[in-house]
Amino acid sequence: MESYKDVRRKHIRLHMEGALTARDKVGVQDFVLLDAYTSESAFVDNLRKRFNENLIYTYIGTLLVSVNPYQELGIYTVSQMELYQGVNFFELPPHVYAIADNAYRMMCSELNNHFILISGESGAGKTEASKKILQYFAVTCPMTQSLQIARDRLLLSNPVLEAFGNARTVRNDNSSRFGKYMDIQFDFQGIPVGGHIISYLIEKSRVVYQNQGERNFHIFYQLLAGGEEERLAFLGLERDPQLYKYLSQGHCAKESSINDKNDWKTVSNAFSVIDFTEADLENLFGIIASVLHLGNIGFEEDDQGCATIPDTHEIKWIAKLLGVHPADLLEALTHRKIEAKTEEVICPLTLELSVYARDAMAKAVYGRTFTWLVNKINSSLVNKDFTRKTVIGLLDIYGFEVFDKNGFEQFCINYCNEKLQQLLIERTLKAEQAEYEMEGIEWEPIKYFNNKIICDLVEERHKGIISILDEECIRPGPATDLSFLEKLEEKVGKHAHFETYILYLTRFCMGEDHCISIFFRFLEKNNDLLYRHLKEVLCKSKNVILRECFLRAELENRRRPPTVGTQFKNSLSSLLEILIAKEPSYIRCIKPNDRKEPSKFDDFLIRHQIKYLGLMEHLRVRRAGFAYRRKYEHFLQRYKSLCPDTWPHWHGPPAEGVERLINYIGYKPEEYKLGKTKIFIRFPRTLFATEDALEFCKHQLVARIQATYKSC
Ligand code: AOV
Ligand code: MG
Repeated sequence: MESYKDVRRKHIRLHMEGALTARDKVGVQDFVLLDAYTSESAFVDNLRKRFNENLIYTYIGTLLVSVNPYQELGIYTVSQMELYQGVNFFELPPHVYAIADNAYRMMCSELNNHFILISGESGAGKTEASKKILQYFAVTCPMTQSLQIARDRLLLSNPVLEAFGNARTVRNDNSSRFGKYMDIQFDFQGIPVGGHIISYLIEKSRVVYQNQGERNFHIFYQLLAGGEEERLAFLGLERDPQLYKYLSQGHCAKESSINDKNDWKTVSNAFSVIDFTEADLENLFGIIASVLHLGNIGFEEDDQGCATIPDTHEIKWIAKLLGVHPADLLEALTHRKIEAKTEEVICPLTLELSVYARDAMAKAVYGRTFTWLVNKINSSLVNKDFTRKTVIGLLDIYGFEVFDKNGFEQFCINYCNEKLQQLLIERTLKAEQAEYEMEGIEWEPIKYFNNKIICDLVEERHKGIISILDEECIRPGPATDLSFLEKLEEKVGKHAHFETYILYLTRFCMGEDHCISIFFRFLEKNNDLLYRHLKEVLCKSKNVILRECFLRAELENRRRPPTVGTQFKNSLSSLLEILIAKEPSYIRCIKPNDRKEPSKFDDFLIRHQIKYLGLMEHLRVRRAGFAYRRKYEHFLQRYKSLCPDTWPHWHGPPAEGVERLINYIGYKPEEYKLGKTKIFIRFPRTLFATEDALEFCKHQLVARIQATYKSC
């Protein structure tokens, strides 16, 4: 009788044969097989052929290239997941499940940690890919009844974080406005037992301002559209988002492609699974509602030019929801405490500074609540029962983006993308070539653009843009965005990448007369100042979440906190340390068009992405290199049963054992090279044949043992 595995293998073979006969129509499923592999046009053609057949995935060796289809393709079903489970990487058509499965199996067999880095520009499909991977693990990994809750929490942390951290932008209706790194933890049997999330720099400025065609974070609209009547009444909110200044500046509060009411249901359900109590939700939505009330506070100017708040309706709501004293809040929004030598002096604020103080409060409250939310989710994902765990990390960050108006946020987001590109270069192009050299394998070096020069421009100590920005932020005297720009021109203006890389950020921000518009604000955003007076009020809040977010210790600490830019730089450097210690898999996402439309393949846009993602260089290195490498000891250990000389033990040097073994099973000279410590195999098919032989050998052994038992 045919076993399930035999049936599946047959299915795979048929599929492969089908794929091969249709090759001209559907292109090649691994770019390494392209005849004209150095031609960018051939690369684009192949991608287009496949895209037109709804084949959105293609490999470059083990790297997966994915083109956003902007439509549901029916390729993420449970039966598809089962098909990919435990199958050799290249035996099936490329898929995000193959990447997930490969990382999983490697983790289980080698007991080491992995990460999957998903990159590409805004709207290219990174977040969707990371969700598909998480679902794949949730469905295919072994599971026990007691651990089902851990799995559900892992899955449902997503809609909650997306509600609070994603928003509609002109590039993407569900754009991630924070970076997310998630460790999925597995026990020694490969059961997912818990997780941990690290978030990176949420785009707080969106809370108080949105560009044309963009929205605030989803949660605000979801609460208004789906929140229960009593909840809204308790929070003092109306259903119509147009009534809230913080929700309506982008003029698209009601977006037809987004169903806020349904999403609210999903998020509410997720909250209950992740262990949020009704008290947590009351505090949390008290904060969210306060932000909306804050935005509607109207300031006026008195005869002395000082700010006043004539209508205290909103103040009363905020005071109630945050558990602060209304008079204290009103004073803190319109005054500032200045510390003189021996005493504190309270000075009134101008209208402009009051608006600044209000917005700073909204941003600080939202930003810190988001951090609280991540911590709370983490405490529900933690699993202390398992000390020996291996992990697969999923990295889904905000993609590279350039808008009509760009600012500090785009500077940070794009810098983050450069850092990840740098990691990929270091770990693939550079490391691979260095390895051939180290192992003494003959190799023609392949040139590639190393973007380290750009990372240095941004982050180098004392010399990089972040340092220059910090200097401007702390220096006494009147520093402005204009003085910062002048410093930049003076110190890095001649840098080869300054023009292209930095000036595009400012090009749209400055008028003819160099008058900086509100979109620039690098200094302000880097300082991220919240007046002490407001902090004092928030520290006294009776809202439990807020009290955790604003600790008194902060008021007592007189040292200046690191700037936003420096904090971000440091957190990225820690992220890279986390990643460098793990085994990588890469997914490169490509956006087919700028209109979020299915079946539109914009050659120009795609060529641009192929270029800056370095895909051609990657292909060249892959094509000239070897698909698979393994230390002699490991290779011998796995396959020694295939050769009588090495089975059951080989006592000589491992390299010699491997040579005997591959001679015995008939590797051809062009299929492999022997390095100093490793064997390098050029084509996946060679390895698959070896794996098949191993499988066959095992079957024979089992059959022989069974026969022996039967005859006894
Ligand atoms: P991003 O994460 O790369 O952008 P998303 O993953 O949010 O992009 O994808 C954007 C939209 O494209 C999704 O909301 C889906 O509508 C569609 N999409 C993406 N991948 C698929 C897929 N595999 N199948 C069907 N539709 C898809 V950003 O977070 O903005 O950088 O910062
Ligand atoms: Mg995203």
